[in-house]
Amino acid sequence: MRTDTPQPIRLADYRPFPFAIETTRLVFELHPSRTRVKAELSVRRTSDTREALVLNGERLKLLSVAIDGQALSANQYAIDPEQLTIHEVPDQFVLTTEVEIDPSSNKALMGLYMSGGRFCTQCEAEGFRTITYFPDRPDVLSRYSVRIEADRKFTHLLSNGNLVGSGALDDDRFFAEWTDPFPKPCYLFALVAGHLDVLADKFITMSGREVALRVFVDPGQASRAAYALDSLKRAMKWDEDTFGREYDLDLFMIVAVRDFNFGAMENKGLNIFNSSLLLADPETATDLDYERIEAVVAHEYFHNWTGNRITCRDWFQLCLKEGFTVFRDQSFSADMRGEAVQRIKEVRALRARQFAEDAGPLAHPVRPSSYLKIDNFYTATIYEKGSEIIRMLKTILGAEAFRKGCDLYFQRHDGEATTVEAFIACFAEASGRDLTDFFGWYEQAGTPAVTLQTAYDEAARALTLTLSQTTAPTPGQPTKRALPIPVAIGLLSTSGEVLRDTEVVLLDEATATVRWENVASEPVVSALRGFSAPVNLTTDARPADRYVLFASDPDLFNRWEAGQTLARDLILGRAGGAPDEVGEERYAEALGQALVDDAAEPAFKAQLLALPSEPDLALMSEPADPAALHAARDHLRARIAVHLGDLLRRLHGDMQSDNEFSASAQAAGRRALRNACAEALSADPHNDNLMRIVGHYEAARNMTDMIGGLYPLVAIGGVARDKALANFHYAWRTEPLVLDKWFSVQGRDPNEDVLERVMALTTHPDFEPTNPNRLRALVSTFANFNPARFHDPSGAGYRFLTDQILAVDAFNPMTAARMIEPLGGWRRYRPELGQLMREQLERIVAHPELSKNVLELATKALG
Ligand code: B3K
Ligand code: ZN
Repeated sequence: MRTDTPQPIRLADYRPFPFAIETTRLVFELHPSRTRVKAELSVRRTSDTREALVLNGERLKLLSVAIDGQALSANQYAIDPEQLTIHEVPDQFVLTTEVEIDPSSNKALMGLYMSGGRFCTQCEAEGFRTITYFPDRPDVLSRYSVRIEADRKFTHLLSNGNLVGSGALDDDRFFAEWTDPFPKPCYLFALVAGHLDVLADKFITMSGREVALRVFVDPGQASRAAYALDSLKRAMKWDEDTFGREYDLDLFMIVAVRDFNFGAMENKGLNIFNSSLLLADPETATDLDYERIEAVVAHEYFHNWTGNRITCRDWFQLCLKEGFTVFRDQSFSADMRGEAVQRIKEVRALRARQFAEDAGPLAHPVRPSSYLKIDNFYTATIYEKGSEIIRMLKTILGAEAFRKGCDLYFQRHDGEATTVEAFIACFAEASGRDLTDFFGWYEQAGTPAVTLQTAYDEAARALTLTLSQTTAPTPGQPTKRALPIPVAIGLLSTSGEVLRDTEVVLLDEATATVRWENVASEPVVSALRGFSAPVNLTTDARPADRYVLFASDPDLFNRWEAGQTLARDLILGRAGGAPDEVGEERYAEALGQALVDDAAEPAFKAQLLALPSEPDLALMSEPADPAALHAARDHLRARIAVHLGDLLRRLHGDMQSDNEFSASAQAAGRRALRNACAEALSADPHNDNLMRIVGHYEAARNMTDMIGGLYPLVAIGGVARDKALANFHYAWRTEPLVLDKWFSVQGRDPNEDVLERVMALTTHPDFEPTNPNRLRALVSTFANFNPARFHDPSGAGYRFLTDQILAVDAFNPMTAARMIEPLGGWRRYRPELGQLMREQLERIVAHPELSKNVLELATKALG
């Protein structure tokens, strides 16, 4: 057990920093284990108090400290493991510090570290303090100039802004000088030094300026960066067209690194990416990889305005940049790939991750009010629910007023570190609306439960809709208030014709009643179209109504949703001991009808074929019994595979393409449908189907098809699985990103022996726990996406995850903390499972020398 009790940071305690750091000059003498960092800060007191200068700094070896060139004596300052305090300072001065750091032993991957022999940085949120002494907080903006000195074996020395000089040094070393004209917080600082190949291009901005674009990758990998570069150019253009945002520097760089704690980072002018989200070619990347690359490249680029030019006053405002930027990248993806399918994917992810978070002990508001480690708040709530809030704002205000509000925000707060209040105030002012109640979405945790009841008065031809909302208590928030919830509703006739187009009803009280006149016949209600609010909706719709929506709703999101709801009820019914065989047949029949609809796109049909996931189903049943849910879901899968066997085989054949690979959404949609058919057929693995899937795998000429064949073979198990896995490993043993997929497919293996196999894989020579991609591919995939096996009644799955968390915490606390989530929902499971999960959380908390990151989440998870 840790003996100290770390103190939480609170929003209510915010105070501006009492000094401005006008310029920051950094000189790096790079060396793997002994890098020297000299910092010259021009400091000016901005408050009228005489307080001391307190700078953050961790794991730094201080070599010297001077004010205006005068070295300080030991009694003029104090150092502890987290801070440097200089007791008395003038009102204006230059502070010079020199420190030594050891990038090669930095396996936490925060600050300056080494990946594949190159130097790189990650500073958000609080990594800069492990590079030099500095006020490591987002509201201290400074102009940076950086000199990097390094061994000549590196081809590139990169930092933010513009390259202003470079040259040889005496020995085998050289240098580069960079200046960034835009003041920025230190979390946006970046440095890369490595032997790199570059893919170059340019972009002409809306005002006619030329921007040089550079993507840096491992030697020999440049062709794999082409899709990322293409995505970047499309994102730049889209942001000009959609939000009027133009890029500001003359150079925009992206670097790919293999060891990275998360997806990517928006450092000013020098984005750093996890290579899994940058490198792609048809042979090694799946369509999902392409889709994510496009989205994340855009996301990081969009941060240049929403995050960099306008940043956060403090880390409680994280959603200010993340929620808005996710909304921007989701809107971009919808424009690139089609709105309905994009929305379905977003909502699937939102429910699986954010709704689960909101329903458990880790629930927190989109703008939290206290934390121990801000790293723990890069959550689905802040990102995804943060984006949903912006989407609702747009729905409520309308597109025009929303754009006006954005323009006002960009104009008013450019160059500032600001707050969510200031952001919302722009929309209130631009639209003339009072958004006081709307702000509740930022402050209140939990997913509202909305119910809709309808009554049709045939004589008056009027429909009464009664909507109500409640939100269950969440930790620290025992009572909840009503929030403004936009509910988009349309009406269909029982034969599927449109009776009334979509209208947005704003439910802003606990209960509201709306009466619609001139409704020609008793309608089928299509509510929460496009998932207009992040809520759980219950309606009084009958199954017959859902079949009408499943067949005919012009709102494709709700068409899909109707199918999901039908499937969900059948699975939950069977898992709860009330199977509905007739309903299952009817559902399979309706699904078959939907799959032969020529008007529907293959990508949409692939979504129809995917049943609700097991984690989703677990959220909908209390207490959750993962084994029963898995069996019931499998039963329905088998039912579909048998009932629709001919159709699925026909579609599987029709979707095959001999054309040259195209990464377009249309081509990807066809592959998605073909893979979904293979997956569906694997639920009825008679010889014909097995041979078809083996053929699918063996004939695959791209990674999408290959994984689309590999996973069903793994699920079928036995010789088919072993042969395919051995073949795949041999073929891809030198490609790290593909080997990640090999591990991940095995983490998802639904067969009973999977835990033994996963444990054995942790001793495989290719398993590298210090690499977050590899670790997550195996361990987190198993814990998050294989619930029936993770929740083994023996508790062995929980023990395995805990062993891994504790081992990883010793060198990478941020990544270890992110692995706790699957244990967090312990209260929602059968009591005997919940108890075993709890025991492992207690084991974590009792562990000596736990990081703050893991301590905070494990303690909260225990509740
Ligand atoms: N802003 C970074 C995330 C940093 C995470 C730090 N723990 C990437 C992004 O959201 O774009
Ligand atoms: Zn972001």
